[in-house]
Amino acid sequence: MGDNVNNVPILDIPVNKRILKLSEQFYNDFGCKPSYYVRVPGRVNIIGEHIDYCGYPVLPMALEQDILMAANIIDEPILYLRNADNKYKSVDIKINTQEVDITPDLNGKPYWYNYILCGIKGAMEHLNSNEWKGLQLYVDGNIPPASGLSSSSALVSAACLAFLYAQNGTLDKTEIASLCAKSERYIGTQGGGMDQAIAFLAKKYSAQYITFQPLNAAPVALPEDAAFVVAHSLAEANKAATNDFNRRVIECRLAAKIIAKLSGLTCEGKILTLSQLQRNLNNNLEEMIELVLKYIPQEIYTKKEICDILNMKEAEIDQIFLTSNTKHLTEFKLKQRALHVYQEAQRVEEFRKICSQSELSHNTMNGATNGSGNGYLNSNNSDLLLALGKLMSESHESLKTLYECSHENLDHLVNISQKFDINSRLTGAGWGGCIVALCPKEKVEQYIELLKDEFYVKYCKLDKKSADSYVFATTPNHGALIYKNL
Ligand code: ADP
Ligand code: NG1
Ligand code: MG
Repeated sequence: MGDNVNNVPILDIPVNKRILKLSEQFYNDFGCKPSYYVRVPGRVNIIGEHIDYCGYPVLPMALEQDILMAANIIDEPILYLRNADNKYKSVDIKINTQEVDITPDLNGKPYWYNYILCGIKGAMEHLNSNEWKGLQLYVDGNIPPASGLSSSSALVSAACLAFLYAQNGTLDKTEIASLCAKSERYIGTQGGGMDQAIAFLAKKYSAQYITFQPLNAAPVALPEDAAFVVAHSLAEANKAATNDFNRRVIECRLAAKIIAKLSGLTCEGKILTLSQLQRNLNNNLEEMIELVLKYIPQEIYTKKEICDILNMKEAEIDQIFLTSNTKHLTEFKLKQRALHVYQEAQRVEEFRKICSQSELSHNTMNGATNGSGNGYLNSNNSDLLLALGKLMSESHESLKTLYECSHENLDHLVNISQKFDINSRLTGAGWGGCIVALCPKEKVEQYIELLKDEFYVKYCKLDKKSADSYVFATTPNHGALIYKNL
């Protein structure tokens, strides 16, 4: 992969218990040592939910939890896929061509290795060859799966990276992030690219403000006196197993299309996202909110109504806007989804502005160029935490009421936190998964205790010790890496 600074870094194999154990498991299964490893982190999105696929910026950071994949290149074009967790069954798959079968199980749920195949299919199409080296792969993941912390993208991205490396492919981080975003859509969800972007472009100590088209990541210094606490709701949601996720994506597309048509845009035919619509109308976000209320005021739109407004046949709507798992839907909520998107986009801008203004004023006061020098905002300012926290709370309320992607356990976690004056929100796609809370550092221990007592023990009836693995404070981590003997 070369040593270009924009490429995924290649480091010497670290000596630690996890690597040693994985190497041993690999040896027991394959009779040889892995020749390299790839490591791709999960992420927590601080703010900007369900807007990446509408083209709006988001503000995630990488977690310490990751997918670690041990790999060995072989001559026969076969993938030998193994997992350290034995609930994920072993499988061997021939890869003679670029045809990769990513069909889910009979209930429509993807097999675990389908995420690996997505990454490999994407890499194959990118390299566009018909001759492949095979791989022995052993996966060890510790990102809670189906929980909004992006275990899926870490798995897709790790597979794509491991495969590209095996075929001697070169790509910089931005290119591979875009390739992995495209690859993961083979699982069936029409995601926006936030997860794969942060997986590759993350930097230690700062969150990233990710913009799309073109893809870019700019560091955002977070308050030094704040901790981000992640707490699991104990409800899992596999996003590719239902049409909840894609339904939201297409409701946003239809909203964009109708507003484009009714506001008389000449390039209406080309509009697919709410951000394209905004750009073409040359409006600010406040003006977009007014247009939503003016042009799509109804609580519900039937497919027939949408056809009439757009002057299109049902078959055309199906082909242009809908996905295979949303074609049968007959009613859509457009106003609510579009309002969430534009208001959430405003909250991201506000969040970023507050962080950068505080950084600026701190630096001016101290004559420094970078706060405390470690990428954090040396704020010591409770107003700042309050302002940021308020935006996170508003985000949750909007996801719950307008976007309808929360879960009663998530709402309960948010309410418990609120009573303790901690602002929080669901993170990731929702319907289960985790909350992320902004907590003053000095209150972290107390807050985690409270969640254990009030949520895990009292509400979920767990014993306190087992609650340990469901709630943790986290700091921004770095992005994907390759390890090999240098
Ligand atoms: P997330 O919010 O974690 O990205 P998704 O619904 O997008 O949730 O993807 C979750 C799926 O990813 C799991 O159901 C499983 O198939 C796969 N997955 C996640 N982590 C692992 C792992 N360590 N090993 C195998 N498969 C995994
Ligand atoms: P999770 O929760 O990790 O599956 C999904 C999408 C993101 C983004 C968020 C909601 C994929 C791979 N991920 O994340 O792009 O839309 O939901 O903000 O589709
Ligand atoms: Mg996912």
